[in-house]
Amino acid sequence: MSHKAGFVSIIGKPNAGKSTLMNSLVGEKMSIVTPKAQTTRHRILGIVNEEDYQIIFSDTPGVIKPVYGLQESMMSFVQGSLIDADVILFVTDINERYDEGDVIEKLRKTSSPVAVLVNKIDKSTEENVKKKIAYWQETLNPQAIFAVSALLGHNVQAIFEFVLENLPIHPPYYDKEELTDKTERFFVSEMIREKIFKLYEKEIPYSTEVIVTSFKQEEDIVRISAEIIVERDSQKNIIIGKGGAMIKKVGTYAREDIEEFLQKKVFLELFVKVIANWRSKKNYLKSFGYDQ
Ligand SMILES: Nc1nc2c(ncn2[C@@H]2O[C@H](COP(=O)(O)OP(=O)(O)O)[C@@H](O)[C@H]2O)c(=O)[nH]1
Ligand SMILES: [Mg+2]
Repeated sequence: MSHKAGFVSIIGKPNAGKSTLMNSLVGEKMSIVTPKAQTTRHRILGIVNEEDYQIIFSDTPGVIKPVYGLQESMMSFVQGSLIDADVILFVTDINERYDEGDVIEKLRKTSSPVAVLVNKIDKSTEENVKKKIAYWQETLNPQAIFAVSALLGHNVQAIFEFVLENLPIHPPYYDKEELTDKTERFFVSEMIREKIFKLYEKEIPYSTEVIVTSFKQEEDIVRISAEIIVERDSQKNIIIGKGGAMIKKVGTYAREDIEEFLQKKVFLELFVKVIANWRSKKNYLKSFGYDQ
């Protein structure tokens, strides 16, 4: 029996479309997607199981130069996924400027096969696609280059086949029933965070963390409490909004997604809590799951 299994790292700059691609490859909405950079903060595994193979995709935060502790931890997740990788999918936005220095450096150090994905071709011209492919050929000379639209699913099948071809012979790493390494609680907090990224502007989403504090399965309802952590009182007021209007929106939209995800009726309660400077404090980062 020649069972294949391996880790596939999806990396790139913020907003390149990594999470959209991961969801499309896995065929499930594993990773939250918003128009804002740095939405993804963790390494999130999406596992595809078939009788003769197991592909473990890692969606990762966009590569940046870290400024505060949270970002350092985010970059350590990227590093971890590169170290484990049997195959690397490097996602680029076709309209990114030619300043991909940080990511390129990481890719030059790897001995794993790399495919460069020129993404969002639905927003570009054929001429530009050709130019970018030539650029990446010259800059990185990877195993393969694909012109893709993660959003429309264009060429995603070809990427999947590239991955399969480059997957080593190996027994499965995870139980063949597993779809991810994260808990239901994690996905619930991500769904709430996604709404915050979509509904608030400026520094608010980046100053926010969401912690599920209670998760109770009852016969026909799941009761969930979550804390929205911010860094300052002023941010707390913005999260709540006039007469609680904004937080109500967050709760309503998040609850709809969570009900769909859990396939059950959900009662969702949200609280806002201020923890000054949590993004730079090691003990809080650790307790929120940003271990380094
Ligand atoms: N037009 C277009 N937009 C895309 C495509 N892939 C992703 N996006 C959008 O780009 C934004 C960032 O996507 P996301 O997957 O969160 O990027 P990430 O930060 O790399 O994980 C979102 O608004 C997506 O809808 C694509 O192929 N075409
Ligand atoms: Mg992402």
